[in-house]
Amino acid sequence: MEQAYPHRAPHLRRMAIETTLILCKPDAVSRGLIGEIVSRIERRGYVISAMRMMQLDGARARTHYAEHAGKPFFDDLVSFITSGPLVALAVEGENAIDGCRQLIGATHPLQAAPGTLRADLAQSIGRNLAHGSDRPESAQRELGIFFKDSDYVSRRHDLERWIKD
Ligand code: DAT
Ligand code: MG
Repeated sequence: MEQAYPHRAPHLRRMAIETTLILCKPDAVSRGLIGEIVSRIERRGYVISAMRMMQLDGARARTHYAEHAGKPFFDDLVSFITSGPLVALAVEGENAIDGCRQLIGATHPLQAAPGTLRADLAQSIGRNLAHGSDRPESAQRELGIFFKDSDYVSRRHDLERWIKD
């Protein structure tokens, strides 16, 4: 079998460890659901390697959501995401990008599977509680908007200890 990570300990060499950007959006902060979101991420076994509460300005919000520029909902999206504080998290784990998207659920809460964050706790597409990067290129780009290298701590030992392939 191909060994994607030859520098790692044997049991970790085939793991696709990824880092993804998760946002607890302003509705989640306002509703007191930061802990609920963080808890679901942690219980899944992912680890947080950077974390920050902040309020986005319009320029940074437009950069974050650049792929949606020009769409009819873009202005509302920018005004919502800048409307109050949010919590940004860098989350690591095996296939963390798809795994976090799975636990957040489909964009519209009505289409999200029961048991997901959006199905359990949200009603509308415009107030859907959390953001998760959708692919490695997005994760890298989006993490760069919220964190600089020195913001990260190493969670390597926690990953090695608790996450098995
Ligand atoms: P996701 O957040 O699931 O990655 P997305 O990237 O397609 O979804 O859209 C980003 C956000 O924009 C989404 O969380 C909510 C908002 N949004 C998307 N489609 C929308 C629509 N048709 N009407 C209103 N808001 C929308
Ligand atoms: Mg998206």
